[in-house]
Amino acid sequence: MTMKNIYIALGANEGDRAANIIQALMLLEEDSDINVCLVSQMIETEPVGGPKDQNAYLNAVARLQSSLDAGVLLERLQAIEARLGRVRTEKWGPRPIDLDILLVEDEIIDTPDLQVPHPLMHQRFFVLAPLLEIAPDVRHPVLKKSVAELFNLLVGK
Ligand code: A4P
Ligand code: MG
Repeated sequence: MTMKNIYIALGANEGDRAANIIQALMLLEEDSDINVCLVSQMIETEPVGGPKDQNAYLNAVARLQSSLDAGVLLERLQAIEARLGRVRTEKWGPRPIDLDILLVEDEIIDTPDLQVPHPLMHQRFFVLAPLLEIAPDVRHPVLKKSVAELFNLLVGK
């Protein structure tokens, strides 16, 4: 079983946002099939999309190691979202925790339930800024650019 390096994004904009992110990381670490290797700082960001008058988000990213199939990993993430009280209502609506898979090594997955790399990651400051902190040299397997290059393109440097 090969261990894969996986990057996930964590976002929270309801309840005790920092506690929700920490709790999600603890639940990931409790899963014997998943190791949490490295976590970025949390940054506060304005909501992108979704209904008006949402709270600001706290966002972070983490590097995991796991040999799980990406589809199974998504199910584990969704179970943690549910445990932390996430009820899916409107798209991009407020949530105590949102866990998205950004990268799974250099796998490219395009199914109705799962797209990896996450199709919007390179357009989102709230993803690339924390990713720049922990993984500047990791390469996007479709765009063939490093995280640092994607960040510089996004912010116009
Ligand atoms: N799905 C497909 N690919 C993936 C993936 N790589 N990782 C599917 C996770 N899920 C993936 O997601 C809907 C479906 O996406 C899932 O059932 C899964 O099969 P969801 O989490 O139920 O709904 P959502 O989060 O409302 O929609 P979506 O499209 O995931 O939205 P995003 O892209 O997660 O955006 N603004 C700030 N500042 N910070 C944020 O964190 N987050 C969002 C949500 C919007 N605005 C934000 C933030
Ligand atoms: Mg999501």
